[in-house]
Amino acid sequence: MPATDVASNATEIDPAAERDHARDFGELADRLARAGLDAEAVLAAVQRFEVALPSWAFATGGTRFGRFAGEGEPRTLREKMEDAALVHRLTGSTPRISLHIPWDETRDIDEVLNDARRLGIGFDAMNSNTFQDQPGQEVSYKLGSFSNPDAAVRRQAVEHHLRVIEFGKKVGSRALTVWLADGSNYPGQMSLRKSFERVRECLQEVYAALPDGWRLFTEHKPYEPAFYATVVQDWGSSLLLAQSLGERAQCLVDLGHHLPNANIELVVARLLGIGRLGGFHFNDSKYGDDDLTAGSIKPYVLFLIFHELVLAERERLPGFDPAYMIDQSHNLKDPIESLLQTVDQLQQAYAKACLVSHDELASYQESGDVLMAERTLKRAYETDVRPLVAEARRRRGGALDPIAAFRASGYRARKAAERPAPAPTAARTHL
Ligand code: RM4
Ligand code: MN
Ligand code: MN
Repeated sequence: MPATDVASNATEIDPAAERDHARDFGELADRLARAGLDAEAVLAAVQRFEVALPSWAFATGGTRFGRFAGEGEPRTLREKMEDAALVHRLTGSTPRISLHIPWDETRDIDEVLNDARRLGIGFDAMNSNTFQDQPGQEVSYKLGSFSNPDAAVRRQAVEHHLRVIEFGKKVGSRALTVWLADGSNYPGQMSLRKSFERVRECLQEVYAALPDGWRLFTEHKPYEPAFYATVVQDWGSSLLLAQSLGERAQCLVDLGHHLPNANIELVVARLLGIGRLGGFHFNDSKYGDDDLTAGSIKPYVLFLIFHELVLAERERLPGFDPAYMIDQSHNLKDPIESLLQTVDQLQQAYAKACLVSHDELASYQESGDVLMAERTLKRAYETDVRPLVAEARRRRGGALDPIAAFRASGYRARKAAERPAPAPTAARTHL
């Protein structure tokens, strides 16, 4: 399939929509100018914003109660990359895909690299998987991988990570994200202290194998699949690991990996303060690791997180270089549409955070004017930045309204014909 086939009509210009947009953007720019804000500066920042797409989010996800596959889902890495290229074409902000091994394992790396060149996409952080047993595997991860009391299992898990790094080197990745399902379901099942020590030792070996210029991200998660005590359950555990590994180990914050009501922006601020914020897995949740579309449940929290990031950027905090990635499971929505919606939500949250008047905020904080400090944040948050985000997309060659453009392109119907669904199997569900 030639690159131009990636929904060639997906970003066609609609003159009426263009005119309305120009008027909306002009009005917003005026309003911002009256408030002493420079729309062009915010636009430039939003245009620089990029987020990686998760290869595992292009097919419909499921729960342990079932999975309802959609039409035209990608069946191979090449097909996932085609979908990723389309999302990039429509948003202009998603030039990289994050791979999951072995889900994306392939014999022919040259083919992957050719596809990437043809489609114009690159590769972000590599993700390992020691939370499932693979066919032909020698020992089982049933009772953990890095934390397993059996040295043979730990060895196998370390070897897997070394292979993931090798794969990543070939595709030009620069980071490894380690999320471990390790933990226990019942008190007494495993030593709480020793299991953590074993994880640390295994990670040390993986860290020692990191190529130059790579980072290692540890991703915490409070529960599931371990329902009593997950080994890397919170940001504190993740930070302990990062600190004991070395400079290039940082913490990854998946927005769904917190107990209800956790103050995620505070977690972000703490990690920023200590130079260990590696990056994000964006999504949203109401209860747990729900993997919903970013900004769908708690958009204000998303804004407050971006506020911390914008502050860190302004203050040039040492080591500030967060990797932005999406991690979602699309159980009901068309995965491509949900990803388009996600990118838009992230850009909006970022744009709003760029509108915060930092000097005013700092002076209200200084003088203890609680209400005005809060109002300064709220004023930015309540600004309708949709025309600005659309303009940023337009300037990067994307669509004013990516979802409308996607629907008008007929891409999904074409893929449904090209990619007949495989016979139903006991489908993997997203964790
Ligand atoms: C986990 C975690 C990881 C992701 C897997 C599929 O809950 O979020 O980042 O790779 O799910
Ligand atoms: Mn994640
Ligand atoms: Mn998760």
